[in-house]
Amino acid sequence: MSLKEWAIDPKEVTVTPGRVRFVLRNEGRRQHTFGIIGPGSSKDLTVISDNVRAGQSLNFEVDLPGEGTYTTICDIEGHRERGMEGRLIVRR
Ligand SMILES: [Cu+2]
Repeated sequence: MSLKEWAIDPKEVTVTPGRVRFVLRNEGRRQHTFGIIGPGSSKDLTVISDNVRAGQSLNFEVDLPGEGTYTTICDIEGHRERGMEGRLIVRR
């Protein structure tokens, strides 16, 4: 996943349920995070990566047991509103 001002790329990702490893790459100039919340409007799952510094990469592993559509965000103040938001679809 590429993180930068102001996007999470790709904006939409589909994975199968279970343990998923994301490789986060900060291709921007500020610190960013990668978070997953959902599914849907619930916040049953809320996981946020550590901060990723500009030019750095981070492996981020998450258990995604349930199918559904989750929201991906950068949780640094103001970043989501500026466009750092996407969708994660979990299905078999
Ligand atoms: Cu950010």
